[in-house]
Amino acid sequence: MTLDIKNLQRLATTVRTLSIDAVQKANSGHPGLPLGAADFTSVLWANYLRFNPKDPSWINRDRFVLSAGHGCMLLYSMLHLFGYDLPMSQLQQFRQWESITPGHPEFGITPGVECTTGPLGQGAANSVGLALSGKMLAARYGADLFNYRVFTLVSDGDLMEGVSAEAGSLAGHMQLDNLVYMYDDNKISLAGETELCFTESVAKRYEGYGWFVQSCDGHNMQEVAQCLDQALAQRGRPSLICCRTLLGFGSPNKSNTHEAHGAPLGAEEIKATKRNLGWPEDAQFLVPEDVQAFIAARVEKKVEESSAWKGSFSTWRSSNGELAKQLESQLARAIDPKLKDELLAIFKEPKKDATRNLSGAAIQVIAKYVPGFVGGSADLDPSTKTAIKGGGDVSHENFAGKNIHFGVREHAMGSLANGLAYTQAWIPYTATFLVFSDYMRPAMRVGAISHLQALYIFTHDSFWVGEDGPTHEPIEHVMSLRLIPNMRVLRPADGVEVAMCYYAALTHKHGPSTLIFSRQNLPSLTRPASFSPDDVLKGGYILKEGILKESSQPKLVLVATGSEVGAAVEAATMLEAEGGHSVQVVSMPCVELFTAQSAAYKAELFPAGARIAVVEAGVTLGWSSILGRDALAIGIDHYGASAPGEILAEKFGFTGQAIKERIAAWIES
Ligand SMILES: Cc1ncc(C[n+]2csc(CCOP(=O)(O)OP(=O)(O)O)c2C)c(N)n1
Repeated sequence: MTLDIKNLQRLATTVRTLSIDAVQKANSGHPGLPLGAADFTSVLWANYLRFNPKDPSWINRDRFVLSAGHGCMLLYSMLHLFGYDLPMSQLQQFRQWESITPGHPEFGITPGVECTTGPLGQGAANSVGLALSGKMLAARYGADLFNYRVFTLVSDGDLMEGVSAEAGSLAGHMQLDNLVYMYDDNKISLAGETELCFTESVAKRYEGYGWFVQSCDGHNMQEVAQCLDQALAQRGRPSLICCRTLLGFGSPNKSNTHEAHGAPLGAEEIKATKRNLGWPEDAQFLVPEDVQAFIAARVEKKVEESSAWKGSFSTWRSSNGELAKQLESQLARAIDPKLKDELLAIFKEPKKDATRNLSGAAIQVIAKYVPGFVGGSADLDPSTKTAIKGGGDVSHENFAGKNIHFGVREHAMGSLANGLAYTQAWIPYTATFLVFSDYMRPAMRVGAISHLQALYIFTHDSFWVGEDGPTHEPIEHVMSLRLIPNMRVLRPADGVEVAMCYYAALTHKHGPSTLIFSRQNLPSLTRPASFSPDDVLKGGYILKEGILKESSQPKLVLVATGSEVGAAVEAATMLEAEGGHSVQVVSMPCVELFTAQSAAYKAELFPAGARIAVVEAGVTLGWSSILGRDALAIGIDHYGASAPGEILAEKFGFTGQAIKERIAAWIES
């Protein structure tokens, strides 16, 4: 492609100076990356990227992901210049309270920001999910309609992080040729030169993953364009373009040093930089008219492209009634009102079973009703029971499949699922053993910050795993996942709860849900006549009333979650039979939902004066803030052991009998 180099350079200088001015005004931020990467990103934005700034959520737009989120002034400058709803006043409010220009990009806050980035590596991995999403949409609705490309700016830090290796390996395997990484190869990171710790051949590594790899001078716009042309002509391979740049380009005293990475340049150095770049040294936040005119002409073309797409889409919609309806429902992430009853119907006949199996049954029904429900496990679906039967495996030969084989790559699995969720066209799910949630926790946290609807499924949820021993037995995990704000943690106890927990997750569109299931069989539960399945949506409900309820308030409320609910009922029955106590059992599959209930509802479950005990096969820390500091928490505050689960339950005090004894002693004390 032939470029208008002069105007592109003016654009790049505008981006550079806006970025350093904003960082200076905020007195914090990262000027080095915008200064270094402005040339190659200007080429990309002006000449390649397809988008409509007036319709930032246009579904077939190209995605630009700034994985190195610390360099966000580059992105904000581009968004402002290219006409997104990001006025100059927002650039001037960079990093300030209530601005839409936060210190790292946040999805849903700033129009045009595709992914929340900042934790290095996440954006690189999200991009693989975004690219996969494009392929999967194309396979369902046609490549004429869905052919967007994903361009990701990755930095040294992104490529040092392990998650990018997992994701890069998957992208190569899946042959995602709609994905282009532009590597800001400046050989400097925060603490110094990459020579200190990062000397591998990135190019060879990505070649090994099956990527098409090129290198260029990232300040030579024509070379950059040639590489982009080549990358976009590739079939069957994602692309890596190593753009050799100077961190802090233009700054006479700080470029190519780590000093330019993460601190304002300082007023004098900014002047010197502007002089060096041929810019008026006293002008701040300057966007010259010629630059505005150049961009306006580019934007006009881009808007035309998006309008043309909309025209083709209308034609397609009128001749593809049913499919168009499906797409609409998929994009709305709509849940068929019949789904709840269909889910409950499979659990009509109570039976003793592991909740992972019950979850597996639920997944089959959901997949029938929810077209955007796709996902898979980290090489564990025979154990997690998460495969969609007859759904087909997603591969480069079959992007129409529903089952994604993430391989043993938990961290990338989480980030890829988030990438799918960012397109708002899927309700993705992931699956692995609960103990390995630690391996994907960074992605879960970003999913929660970004209000993504993703379902993180975990099985093998306690010491009951048994023979595999302490490395495979979650202890702190359930409670520690509850610590993540804006994420629901659901741990159902039987089929009815499994059905309703899935329903809660599928209808919760503004944050992820974590679903936690047992490996071992659990008893089916008997419920009072007053029970309605919707009670599960309240997070906690009365599963068993106290026997003396008619004559007095229950003296004890015993709370349990998931696999401990059955044992709690047993213990309560024994306490009532042997001790004449009145024990109300509360099943609490979701603390977050329960906490949001009214005081009156909470008082029904926990009548004034009743003593409260809770049993969960996990750490006890945390229960006092949920149930009050006088509550007795029966849990496990040490690692498990290798032995059959039943033996461990006896040794660790999780049988009905042992729970009863603990509580009886506590009541008497
Ligand atoms: C997971 C993670 N670890 C650490 C950081 C803190 N951090 C922010 S930028 C940075 C250095 C990144 O260097 P590089 O990626 O080369 O960016 P550049 O210096 O080119 O701007 C570090 C360590 C982070 N943001 N994310």
